[in-house]
Amino acid sequence: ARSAFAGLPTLEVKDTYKVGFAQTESNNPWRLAQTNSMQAEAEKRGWQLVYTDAAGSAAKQVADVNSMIAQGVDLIFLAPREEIPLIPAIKAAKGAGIPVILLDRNVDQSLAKAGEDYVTFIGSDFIEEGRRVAEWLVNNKPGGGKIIELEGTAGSSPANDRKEGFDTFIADHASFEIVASQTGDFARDKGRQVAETLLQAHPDADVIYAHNDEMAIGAISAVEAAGKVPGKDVLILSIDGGREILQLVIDGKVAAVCECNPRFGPKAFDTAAAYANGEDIPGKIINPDNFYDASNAADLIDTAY
Ligand code: GYE
Repeated sequence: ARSAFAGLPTLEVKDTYKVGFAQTESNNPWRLAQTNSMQAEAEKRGWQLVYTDAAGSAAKQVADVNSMIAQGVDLIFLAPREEIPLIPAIKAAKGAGIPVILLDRNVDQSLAKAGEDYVTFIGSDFIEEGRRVAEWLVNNKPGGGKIIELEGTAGSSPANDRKEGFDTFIADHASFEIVASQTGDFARDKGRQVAETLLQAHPDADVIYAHNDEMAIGAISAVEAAGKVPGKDVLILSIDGGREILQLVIDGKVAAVCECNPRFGPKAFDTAAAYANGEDIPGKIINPDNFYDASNAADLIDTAY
C-alpha cells in the first residue's frame, strides 16, 4: 500500500474488470464523443462497462452511483454534473471499498480531495481555457468591446473555472467590459434564449463568450434574430471545438474556440490499470487542449469529433 493513497480502497490486479461510468447527460456531441470513447475502450480491453446517463440531474446521478455500488463494480468513473451534490456519492463509494476516478468535471476541493476521497481527476484545465479565449480576444480586437458571457451549468466546475479564467484576464484590460453574464446550462436552446434576452438589454454588446459550443451555436441564432451579423457585428467565442463549431469558424460566424478534448477512454482505463498496479498517480491529470481560429480551422476540422 502506498502512502499517497492511504485511505483509499485498492484495486486488485485482474485480467478484466467491471467498471461503472456515470455520465451526466447526453444532450450534445461532446458528451456523445466522450461516451463513445469510454465504450470503445472498454470493448477493446474486454472490460465490462456499466453505463448510466443522469439526463441532466445531479440527484439521478447520485442514485446512479449508488446503484453501481450495489452492483459491486470494481471502480467508478464519474463525471460529476455539479461540484457539490455528488460528494456524498463519492464518499459512499469509498466506504463500500470502490475507488472513484473523476472524469472531465471536478468537485469542490474544500469538500473532497484527490488521493483521499477519490483517486484523481482527469480533464482539462478550465481556468486556462477561459484565459486563452480572453487572451485571443484582447490580441485580436484592438478597439476593446462589450461582452455578453453565457455560462455553463450553474455549480459545475467547467462553468466556474471558465468564468474565472476569462473574467480575471479581462479585468486587467480596461477597454473591455463584461456587460452581462448568465447561465445557459451548456445547452443550445437555453443559450439562444438567454443570448436573445441579453442582446435586447445590451444592444451595444459586440462580443459573446459562450462556455461551450452548444451555447455559441444558440447565440448565432440569437444574433441573427436581432438583425445582426455574427462574426461582423458580434464576435462569437467558444470552448469545446467540435466539428460543427469548426465549420462555423471556417464560415466566419465564430471567431475563436479553445478545444476541450472529450476522448477520455484510453487515458481513463490506463489510469485505472496503473492504480491497480500500485503506480503513483498525480491528483490531477490534465488533457492538453488545442486552439482554433480562422488561421487553422480548415486544416484541423477533420481531427474534430
Ligand atoms: O464543455 C460541455 C459539456 O464538462 C468539460 O460539459 C465538460 C463540458 C463541455 O456538456 O460541452
